[in-house]
Amino acid sequence: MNLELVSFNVCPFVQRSVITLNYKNCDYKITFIDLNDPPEWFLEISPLGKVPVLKVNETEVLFESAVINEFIDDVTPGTLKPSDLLILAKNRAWIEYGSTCLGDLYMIADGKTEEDMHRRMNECTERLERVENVLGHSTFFNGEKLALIDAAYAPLLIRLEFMRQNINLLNWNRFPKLERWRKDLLGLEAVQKSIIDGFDLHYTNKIKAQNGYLGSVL
Ligand SMILES: N[C@@H](CCC(=O)N[C@@H](CS)C(=O)NCC(=O)O)C(=O)O
Repeated sequence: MNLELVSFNVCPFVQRSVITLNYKNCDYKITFIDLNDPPEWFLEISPLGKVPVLKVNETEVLFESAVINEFIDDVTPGTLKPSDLLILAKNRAWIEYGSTCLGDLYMIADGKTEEDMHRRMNECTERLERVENVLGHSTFFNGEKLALIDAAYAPLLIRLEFMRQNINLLNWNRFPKLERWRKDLLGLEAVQKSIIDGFDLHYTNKIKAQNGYLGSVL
């Protein structure tokens, strides 16, 4: 099967798919586009003009990271989906929740004043508290076995660590389980390899381009 992932360099949703592709040892091509100036061919195949898009065998197109990841998982050996259907459904719900948290990060960077930024960060940390509260004491979300939900949260946890390192916007002491989860995920080659070269610089530039308070102090 021929797989091509259409990507934007710092998109966390793309990174979810990259982790899944890496973990499942897929052979794939990655094509980067500039979302500020998207090429015509991309706008034709991406119904919402969003990345990631997965081109399958050059002619078929999938969009939405959660769907792309399930497809990758379904067509490759082994599974990253829990066999218990209730747990699977709950995982899907928490993956969607994680997408809302990624939206929070965008909004934090968009805040025009320091006060806006902190208010939005507080909203985000309230949301993170709920994730902290559903995590157990195992290595991954469901236990000792990696699942799609772990791939879905790794990009969020990586960006939260960026916020902590660069502007001390997050105190991991409030989130010991999330912090441990982040470290365990970063220990995986599939996650390490999903981090693009010069990520901090590219992410900084993306935040600065939003012209918010955060960009002005990075
Ligand atoms: N629900 C989508 C979200 C993807 C998304 O928001 N991607 C952003 C980049 S990180 C995008 O393409 N934005 C372009 C736009 O909204 O025009 C998914 O999970 O794939």
